[in-house]
Amino acid sequence: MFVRPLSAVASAPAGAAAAVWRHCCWYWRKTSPLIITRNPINSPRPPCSFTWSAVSSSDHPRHLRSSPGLMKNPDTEPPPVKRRKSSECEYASDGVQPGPKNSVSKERRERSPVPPGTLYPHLTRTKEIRTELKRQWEELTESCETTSVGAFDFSVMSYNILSQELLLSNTYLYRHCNPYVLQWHHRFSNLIAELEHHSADIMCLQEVQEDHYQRQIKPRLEHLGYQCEYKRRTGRKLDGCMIAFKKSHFTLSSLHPVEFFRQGIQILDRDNVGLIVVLKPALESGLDRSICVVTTHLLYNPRRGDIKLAQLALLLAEISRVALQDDGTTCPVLLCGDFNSVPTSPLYTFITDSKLEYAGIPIGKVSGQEESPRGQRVLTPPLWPPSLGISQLCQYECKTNADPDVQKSSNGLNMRHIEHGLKLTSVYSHFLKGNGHREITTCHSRTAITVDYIFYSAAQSHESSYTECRAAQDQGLELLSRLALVSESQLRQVNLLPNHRHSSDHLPLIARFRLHT
Ligand code: KL2
Repeated sequence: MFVRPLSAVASAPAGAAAAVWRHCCWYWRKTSPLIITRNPINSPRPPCSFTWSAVSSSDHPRHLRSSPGLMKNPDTEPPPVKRRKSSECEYASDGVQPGPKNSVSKERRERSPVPPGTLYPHLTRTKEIRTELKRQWEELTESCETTSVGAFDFSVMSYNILSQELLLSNTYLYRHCNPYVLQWHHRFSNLIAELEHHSADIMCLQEVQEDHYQRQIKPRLEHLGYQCEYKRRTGRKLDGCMIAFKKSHFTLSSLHPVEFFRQGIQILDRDNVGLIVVLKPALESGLDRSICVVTTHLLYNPRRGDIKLAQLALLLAEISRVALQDDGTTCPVLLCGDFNSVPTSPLYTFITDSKLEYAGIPIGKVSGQEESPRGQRVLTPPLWPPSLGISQLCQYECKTNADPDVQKSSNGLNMRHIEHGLKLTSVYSHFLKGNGHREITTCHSRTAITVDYIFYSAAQSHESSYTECRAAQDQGLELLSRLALVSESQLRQVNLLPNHRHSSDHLPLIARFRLHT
């Protein structure tokens, strides 16, 4: 069995605590209404009741309270950030006088889960700003049928909920936040309320931390009538992808977790994953059709577009295999998730155009996350080695096929382009209706871009005659409506993400679809 190397992280908790302390001090300096200048030599430092354990998950096992972000890892290592000296904290005060009356014992802080706002009142006492985003539902249907007779309507959500571990590894991205809103107990209650409020029939979530999934998220969603399926990332990271669907609406036909890590294949040496389910509408719908629902979170590293493309190719090969029906057609596909690529990127173009002329593209430009990426290395054929067993058409090769000509034509890895056989359309247009501003799906103190998508197999066309319309729509999904995204300026008005009200650095994408009989 292959054993992945484990880095020693003995000093990580202390280091992460220091990072949180620096963040805390920085935040107080920025927001405290009462800045009392003290002489750091003869005046004692006020007690900081904001502890590592307060931001960390309160139910998080102690041995897991390490910060992989402090390790040397090209995917997670933050760019160099100017660090503030800890002595700066001595000049910041929340106005609470030091002394036994105001200090809460460390033991009590770690033991008692407390309702929001009671333990750290000074952290919630900031200037009141509006933190709730206004998002409108946009009706999009040009359907021949205005009612759902003979059709099955359902909603789908894609949402990267920001794992607590990744939040703690990258605290420099959340310096705009009141530390209070970064605590897991606050974030969990907001996230669950949000999921419950939208009540999507299918939820595709990313960055779901396994312990939070097992102990909190899954039990809660099951209580609400969902069936939950989960795939954790390979390697050391604690998070993974999840698909939940309402048992009253769907039954599970098959489940396919996908690991992108492939031993011995250099381009697939990262720990990202995908999860695929094939669902059937519940019997009462009278519909004997399937849909293939997929979620993934591709590699973050903006410089490694080559890896992102190989991960996507592997996922597309698996989708093509599992979505294939007995009659040789492919059932409608919903491909959701965080692709760590922007809408103008070659990776996005590959998904929506089903083809990409990749040779010569600098690997740092594949995802379009950075405007001026470093490094000049360009993509050259083959993108992935033949040993992976995936052709240039992003399909598994038939190993039993003895005809060398067929093998050659289906492999085609020395071609300068790749293709896939799924016809996928994005639910969102990436520009807001009305003002034409760029839509944003993720934002924090360093960026505001679109990287999350819901792609779907669209019904081909809408003909005028009723019969033609029905025939055309049989092939795919009809997009009925979507919850509009927002612009960067709207996000600035609510203090970016996460904020008091929205507890991830991503927004949920939600759409309603119609599947015809
Ligand atoms: O962009 V993301 O956030 O889709 O919201 O996906 C990754 C990043 C996620 C999983 O790897 O962790 C975040 N700088 C900024 N964000 C990072 C970094 C980094 N160096 N490393 C990981 N993430």
